[in-house]
Amino acid sequence: MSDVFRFDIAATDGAARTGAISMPRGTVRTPAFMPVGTAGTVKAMYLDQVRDLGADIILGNTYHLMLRPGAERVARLGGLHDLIRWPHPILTDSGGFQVMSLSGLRKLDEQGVTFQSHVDGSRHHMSPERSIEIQGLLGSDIQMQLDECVALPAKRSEVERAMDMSVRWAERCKTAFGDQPGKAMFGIVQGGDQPDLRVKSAEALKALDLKGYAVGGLAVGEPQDVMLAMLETTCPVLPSEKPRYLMGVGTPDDIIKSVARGIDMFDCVMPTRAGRHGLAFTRRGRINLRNARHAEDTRPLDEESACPASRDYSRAYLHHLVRANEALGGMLLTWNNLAYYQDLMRGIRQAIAEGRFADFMAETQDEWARGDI
Ligand code: PRF
Repeated sequence: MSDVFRFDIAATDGAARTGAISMPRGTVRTPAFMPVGTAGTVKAMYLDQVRDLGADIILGNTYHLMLRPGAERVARLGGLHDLIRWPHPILTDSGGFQVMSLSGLRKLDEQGVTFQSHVDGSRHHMSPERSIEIQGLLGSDIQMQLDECVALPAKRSEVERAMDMSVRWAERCKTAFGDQPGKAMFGIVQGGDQPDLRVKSAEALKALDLKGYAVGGLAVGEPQDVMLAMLETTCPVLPSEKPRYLMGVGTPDDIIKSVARGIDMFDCVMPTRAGRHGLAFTRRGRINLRNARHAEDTRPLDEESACPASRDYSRAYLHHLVRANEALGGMLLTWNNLAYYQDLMRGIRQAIAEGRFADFMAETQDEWARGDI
């Protein structure tokens, strides 16, 4: 494959788009869901399984990997792709968001963020430049700018300060990233729940002519209608020919409604984390396998699924595994959930390509609402 990073839109349906992001390590069909591989593993899954479900790209985290096993060590070991045996594209988040949610004592200013490791208490500093350097050492294909995400609700002055600083950090990250033909560095729109700040952020990032744009600072405590309103404000400002990535989102309902507003890429711990906690996502909505009503239910989660975890194991067995805290319970439910998410994305892409996305959305939502029994 050639040494270029490109995004080709094959079809649109309203604001929804389907296409492909091509880069040397492979092609990502969009709209795409990226399973989260925080610490160099998509928890409870073999990467062969993740691939077989239809994932074209996974996400890794700068914050976790810089602390353990360490970015320089990953580089000496041949880079993240070789280390974890995933030869396909990897997107890495820049670290700031995880520092704010996971680390101990932390201080954030124009220079970057100083924090204490949640692993061993050691002190670290990460500037925008160091974040890009680490993502380069990992070998990431799509790197994210360092940004500051403010949890909502927040004072407008706080949201504005963080948004303005994130734009300045985007410029520094762009310079640090330089010219890497087969790779990309995405900017991240901030601006909280303030439409005018979202527009200001998107316009400033657009002027930097980056290869893609993320929408950050959403799904951080605000109601879904506020998140969707922010997408309606932001997406039209972003260049239509570049990929748009909604960070850390979300439920199947969030995803389908965000695609309808022009989003191309998603990541979320929801399918993996919920799976490890006994929750299954299915065509008929969510099923909590902890619930006693499943104890003698011999039906599988979804007899029509192509995924063995969904099709071949009884709910009674899954209930038992979850109740007994057996590792296999989390493994099977994670497998089922990622299968459901990838099937949903496949359905979305096909519906957009065939110009029936609105119908697909209505039918899918109807099926969720019909429930399981
Ligand atoms: N910024 C970064 N990563 C993120 C977010 C953000 O705003 C979010 C917000 N939903 C999730 N992950 N860098």
